[in-house]
Amino acid sequence: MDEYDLVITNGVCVTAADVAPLDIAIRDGTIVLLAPSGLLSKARTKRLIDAEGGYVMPGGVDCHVHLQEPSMFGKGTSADSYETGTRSAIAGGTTTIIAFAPQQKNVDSVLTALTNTHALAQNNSFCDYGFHVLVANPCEKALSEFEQLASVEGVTSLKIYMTYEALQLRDNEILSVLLAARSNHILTMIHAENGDVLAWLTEKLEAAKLFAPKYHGHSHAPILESEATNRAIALSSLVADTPILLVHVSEPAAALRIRAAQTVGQPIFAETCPQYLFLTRDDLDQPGFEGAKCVCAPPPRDADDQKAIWRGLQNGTFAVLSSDHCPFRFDDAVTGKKTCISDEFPVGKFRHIPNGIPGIETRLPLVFSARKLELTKFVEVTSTNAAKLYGLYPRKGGIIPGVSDADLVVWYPEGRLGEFPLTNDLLHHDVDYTPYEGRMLRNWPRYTILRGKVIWDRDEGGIVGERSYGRFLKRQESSLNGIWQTVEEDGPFDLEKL
Ligand code: DUC
Ligand code: ZN
Repeated sequence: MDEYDLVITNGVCVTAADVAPLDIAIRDGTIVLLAPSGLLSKARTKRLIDAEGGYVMPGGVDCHVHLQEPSMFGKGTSADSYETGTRSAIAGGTTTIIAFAPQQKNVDSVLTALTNTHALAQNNSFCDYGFHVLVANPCEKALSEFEQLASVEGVTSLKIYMTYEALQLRDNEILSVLLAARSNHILTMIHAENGDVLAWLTEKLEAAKLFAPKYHGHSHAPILESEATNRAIALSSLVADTPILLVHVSEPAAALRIRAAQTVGQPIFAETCPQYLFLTRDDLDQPGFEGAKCVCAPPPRDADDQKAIWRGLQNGTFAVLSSDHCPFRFDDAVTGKKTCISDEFPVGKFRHIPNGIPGIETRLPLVFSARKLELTKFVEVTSTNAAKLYGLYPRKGGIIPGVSDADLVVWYPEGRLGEFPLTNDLLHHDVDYTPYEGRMLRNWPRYTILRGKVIWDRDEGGIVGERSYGRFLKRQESSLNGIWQTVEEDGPFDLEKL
């Protein structure tokens, strides 16, 4: 009888802590043994993968993914369903995603949003998945549901917006959300951009007849982000240091403010995304409507800003590197980027370009190929910290025998693929472009393995997993860096202490 279901031999195992040549044995979907390299090459196993010296890492955990949400970021609708988005995820080495369950402003319940989103994802996901609720209407009923969210539904994080008409919360509403989140140990993700300043700048640009895609960048001036980031941190401190996570940080002044808060011990966490490492405002400034392919919010910044964002990843300011995958088709005037084009506005109106770009599949290959992060740091920010931050560790994000799901990504041996250009026809999303067309890559996931099953085999069949294999993950509370410790130390929010 076989002792194992799968053995991976001759690989170099990389975790957030260590790099070592180790064989990995898997049984019943779990990692059961790590052994010195080569020791398991003759083990009794149903399947043996020879990694040939390639790196073997925990599967990617992408904790910021938009799929099948109603139109909220402009007119368009998501190009990817749960099926196509997660198909794309596994081809890029991601084994777990956390997507959004969006509450609409005219709905008073967040549990309803969760039920609706479960219906979209169930039996439609190639990878494992969880949800953050997106709170657009923090009325009493919605806030009272937070307890059930965390303790019954396994949803221990939520997201709020300081911008977008359909989503923007005022400061008093933000405080109410933070307080309710605090009592239920729910982590609050914040999109920090000042929506009122955005509206004002947009009007000024339009009055000057400046409509082209590049003006999206001007309307989202860096000050929108640094002001809102500072305000979010201030609001968190007002409600006795409720932990928050600033999503998709693009801008050095915001990163500096975050680092300063972290330095004095505030539970402030941050995320950045590949678009702030690989795109710049020049990508918005292309002939005609091309720049719309790179319209996302916050927008890509300058080359020097990119350097600062890389530094923030290297020095730990950013705990996680997520995709913010939010895809819209380009050449599509009904659901995509071109919904903002008319006879009167042949290069569209930047204010109506759907905000968002695809990136779920390219996140790991782009960053891995850039070779700007230590291998352990790469695993930390793309997998392990995401799992810790969102209550999935050590089941996800680690390679711990007896404990971790056998979720792995196996890369080609270094140099095997040479250098090759990224093109959209390599990708598995349902989008007609990638903003990274033509970028040179050096590696790509050779195998993606989820709970012991090979679901992506680049050389033998590509996508070999099934659409219904992905499971919903009930999550524990966040465990990153003693995140709730300050909450316990400070005790409950106390008006008399203010
Ligand atoms: N930014 C985007 O670019 N798209 C979706 C949401 C967001 O905040
Ligand atoms: Zn956002």
